[in-house]
Amino acid sequence: MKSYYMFSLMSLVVFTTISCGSNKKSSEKTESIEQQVKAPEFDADSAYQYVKAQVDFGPRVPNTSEHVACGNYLAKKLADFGATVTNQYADLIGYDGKILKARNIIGSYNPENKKRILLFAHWDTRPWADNDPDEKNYHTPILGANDGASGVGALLEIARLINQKQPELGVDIIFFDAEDYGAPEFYEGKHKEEYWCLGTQYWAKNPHVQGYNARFGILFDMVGGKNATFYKESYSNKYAKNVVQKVWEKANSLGYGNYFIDEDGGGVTDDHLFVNTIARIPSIDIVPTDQKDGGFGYFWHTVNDTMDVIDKATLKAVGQTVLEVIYNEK
Ligand code: AHN
Ligand code: ZN
Repeated sequence: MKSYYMFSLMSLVVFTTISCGSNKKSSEKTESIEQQVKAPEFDADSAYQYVKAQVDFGPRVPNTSEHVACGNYLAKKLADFGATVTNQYADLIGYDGKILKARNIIGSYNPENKKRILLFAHWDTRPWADNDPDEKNYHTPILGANDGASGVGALLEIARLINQKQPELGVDIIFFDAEDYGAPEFYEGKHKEEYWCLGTQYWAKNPHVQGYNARFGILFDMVGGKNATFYKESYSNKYAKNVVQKVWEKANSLGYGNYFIDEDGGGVTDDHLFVNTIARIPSIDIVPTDQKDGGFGYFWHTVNDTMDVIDKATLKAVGQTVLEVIYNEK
């Protein structure tokens, strides 16, 4: 029995060597498999609670007391989780000329390390349910369980875990404000795409650290929907193809291939676009561009974007995948 086992192991070694063409290559390959670091376990129950805590404030629309209260909660959570917190306050101008009292909330880990990874999501919510099937709801602010809270909730869970065990690189987690103030569908005046992602554009022009740079960035946008499918978003492919590759391959190897689909998903004007074009940090967007129910989900920019649409399994797939990626950066 023992000798048979030895023999088959030997033949396996020989076979591997031949199939790889050279001895050197095969040992390199083995090495890279062995060197994969096991990341901490993403706790989807914990992430779910962080999503719910935000939704419990009500809509987080700039210039409201709910927005202020939730911003304070988020900054406190990052501080509790050991991050160095920077608040970036700015008056930003909306498509309608309104001044938005905005706050970008930044949590930094290992700030002295020059090698960094940037993780981000928007924390504000849309003032209008302008995609609602019922016109009467067009002017109702949305709860944004998926559109807003899900990405931030997943990132708070990642912050909790980083505080327990630091990855090799420094990490910055940014909650951007005023992402979802792009002109509503019912607006008939002139407007531009640049009215989306106002907080991100501000930060990209005024980074919290002079000369800030990161190896890459990952945007979490609407990462909690049931049966979400994350296609490879076009701007991500254009500016950070290797990062897309890395993340989708990792997801596949972890068994999350049903969420991360190896197909083009079209372009989305989203926070990562301005991190790419203004801050020049290669960044990708994990965003569900083709759910069976169309686009970003049937509940997108409707009054139905509530905790009912959040599925812990989706939060887990995204959170675990990104953790495995960042803990394996050297
Ligand atoms: C556009 O619809 C142009 N961009 C979507 C960005 C977004 C809104 N993400 C969440 N809400
Ligand atoms: Zn939105």
